[in-house]
Amino acid sequence: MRIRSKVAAAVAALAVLGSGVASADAKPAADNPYQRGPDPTMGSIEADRGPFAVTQAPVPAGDGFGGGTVTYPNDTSQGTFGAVAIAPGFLEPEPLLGWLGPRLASQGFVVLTIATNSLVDFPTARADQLLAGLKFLAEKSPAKDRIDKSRLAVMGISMGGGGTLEAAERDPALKAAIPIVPWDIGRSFSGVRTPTLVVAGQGDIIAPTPMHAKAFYDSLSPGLNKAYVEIAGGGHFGPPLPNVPTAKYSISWLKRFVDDDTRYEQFLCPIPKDPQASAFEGNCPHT
Ligand code: 9J6
Repeated sequence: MRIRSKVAAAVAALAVLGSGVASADAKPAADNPYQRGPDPTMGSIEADRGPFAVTQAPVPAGDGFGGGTVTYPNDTSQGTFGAVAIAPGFLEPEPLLGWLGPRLASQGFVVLTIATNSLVDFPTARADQLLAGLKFLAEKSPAKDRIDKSRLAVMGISMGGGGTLEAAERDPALKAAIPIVPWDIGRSFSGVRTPTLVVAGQGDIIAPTPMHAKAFYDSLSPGLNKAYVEIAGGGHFGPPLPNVPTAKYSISWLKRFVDDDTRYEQFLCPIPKDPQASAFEGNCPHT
C-alpha cells in the first residue's frame, strides 16, 4: 500500500514535469489577476520557449481571413490568457510567422498566426483580417474558453504591420500593437490609443524607416505608451525571421500591456542600451 502510493506519487510528479507546466505554476500575484508565469529574467525573455507547454491547431479559411494556426498554453489552472493575432506581409505565406506561435504562446498568450485571404492584400484588408482573426479566436477557436476577450492584441509584418496600425486605429480597446517593419502609404497614426511597439530593420530598403516605421512611430500621439526599436543590421526580412530582439521586446510589450505585468517594465524602461538595436526610443516610464 505504502509502496504503491509512493509509486503513484512518483508517476504523477513525472507526468507534471513531462507536461512542461512545472516551472509555470507560480500563482498569479494577488494584486494583478492577469499575471502569468514565474518572475522573468533576461534569459527567460531571450529563450526559444517560455514556461508554458503549448498545443497547436490548424484553422481553416472562412471566418474573414485565410485560415492559419492557433497556438495556446495547455495550462487551464491559472485562468484565461490574453490573445494576439499576427498577420504576414505582401506575398508572404503564414508559415513565415510559424516561429512566433510557440515562442509567444509558451510565455502565456493565445496566438493566432493568419494567412491572408490573398497574398496581395493591402494593409487595410490585413487590418480587417486581424480583427476578424481576434473575433474568431474569442468566439469560435479551439482556444476560445482560454481567452480573456477583453485583453486582445495585434501584430504583423510589413503590410501586416501597416494593417496592425490600422487595426489599432479602428479598435482603441486593443491592449497592444506591434507593427514589425511596417509598410503603409499616405498614413499617419495620431489617432491610435493602443500602446504600440514599432520594430524596424536598420537597413530596410523595401520599407525605408524614414518613410515607414519611423514616420509611423513619430506620428503616434506624444503621450502614448510607445516605443521604436530598430534591429541593427536588419533589413526588411531581419526582424520578421526568428531573432532574439524582436522576440524579447514583443514578449515584454505583450506582458506589460496585455497582462498589465509590470515585472516586464525592466526590459523596456529605461530605454535599453542594446547592442542589437541601432536605435531605441520610447516614452518611459510607462503609464
Ligand atoms: O513586405 C511587405 O508587405 C511590403 C512590401 C511592399 C512592396 C511594394 O511596394 O508593394 C507595392 C505593391
